[in-house]
Amino acid sequence: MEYFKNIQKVQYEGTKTRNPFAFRFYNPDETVAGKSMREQLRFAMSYWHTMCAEGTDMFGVGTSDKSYGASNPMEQARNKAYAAFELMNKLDLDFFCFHDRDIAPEGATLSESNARLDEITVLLKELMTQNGKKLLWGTANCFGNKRYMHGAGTAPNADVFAFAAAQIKKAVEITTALDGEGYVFWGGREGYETLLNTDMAREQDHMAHLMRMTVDYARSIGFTGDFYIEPKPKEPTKHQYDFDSATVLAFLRKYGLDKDFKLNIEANHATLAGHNFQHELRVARDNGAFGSIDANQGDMLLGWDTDQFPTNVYETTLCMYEVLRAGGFTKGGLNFDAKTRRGSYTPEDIFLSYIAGMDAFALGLRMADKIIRDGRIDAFVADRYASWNTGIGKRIEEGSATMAELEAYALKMGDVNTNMSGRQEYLENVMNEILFAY
Ligand code: XLS
Ligand code: NI
Ligand code: NI
Repeated sequence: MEYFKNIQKVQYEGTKTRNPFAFRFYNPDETVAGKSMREQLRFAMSYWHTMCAEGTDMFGVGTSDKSYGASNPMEQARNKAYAAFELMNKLDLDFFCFHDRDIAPEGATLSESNARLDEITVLLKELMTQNGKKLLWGTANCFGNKRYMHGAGTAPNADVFAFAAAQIKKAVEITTALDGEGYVFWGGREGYETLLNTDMAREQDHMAHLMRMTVDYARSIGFTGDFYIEPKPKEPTKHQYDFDSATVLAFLRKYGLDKDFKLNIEANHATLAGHNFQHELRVARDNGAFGSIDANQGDMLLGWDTDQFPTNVYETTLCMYEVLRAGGFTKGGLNFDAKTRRGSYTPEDIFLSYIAGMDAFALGLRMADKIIRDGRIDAFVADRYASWNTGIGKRIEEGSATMAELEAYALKMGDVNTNMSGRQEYLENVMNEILFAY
């Protein structure tokens, strides 16, 4: 059965083509910055947005049909799996990501839900082998069901915690069975609405305990992938505990989890936190915690997670600059945690959206490589800090200068008489030149 009948496998046709169902910039086997684009970008499909979400919003019903011709939920789950691999093949996506409940619907009891997961896991394994696709990461949906109304790992009710642990145990098992390269903790409803009813310290202790138990259990059953935590400041709760990269790093260090977790940075979550995407990536990189990316973009005029397909090349360029500077992806990749707009409701729109996102990142990779080869920006930054390479700067960095010595030095100077220009506008123009002039 073919689900996307009108669509052929999308090919690289270069920038001269007018075929909307072609890549202009993503040429999977072309080498950029020392590796094939396929290896550099490690594109993944998000099962939830792509295969499940029908475009429901606060004001209206879904606009697209994701029933895959099925008449009951398990038939739908099976058909969805076949459709997912057809879509990944046609888009040349090598990886996918899922929540447990995306691949198999929750049953009436936990054991029924688990049995459903087992059935679909067998099918996915088969399809992965047949089609040469890989699981970038798995996760558990511990936020949709009403039992998680006050959180899961941070719920005030211990029974809810126990249920979440059971659900995560199973999610880790299926991720391991499918050779997942990662497992993600995204906060879901881990946060609070008001401190009037919340014991924040206790909730965070519990969350850390759940994460520690998960890592220990996963390693004990042979999971060798990376663990990620995905920062987000707000939505659905007013204050999500995993606010941003810096907050998450402090949490991980407090509980001694920093050796076990890396960060999964999402563009739209960065902007919700009042940062730009590059800032969040830089914080992760500078702290040796860069792991994976949820590729999307927000709307700067809206204060929620719009999860749009990324098309802003300036942003994808600065993102890929950080990725290259971090040494590239190891087990992580670019997961399109993105959905078509509610009005873009046809199956063709899904393909056109992925093509737009993949091309925007392919172009970003090409441009980031160009920035590095051009060298002017990096040289400018290096030069800006040149005073630290010799003399007093070197002694301060080495830790050998004393306060008294610095005082004597400053007294002798009288005042600082040279300060180099920051040249922001010049550098922005260099960026434009690199992006558009050659
Ligand atoms: C929601 C998150 C979610 C995670 C996976 O805002 O981005 O989609 O990536 O649970
Ligand atoms: Ni995400
Ligand atoms: Ni998100």
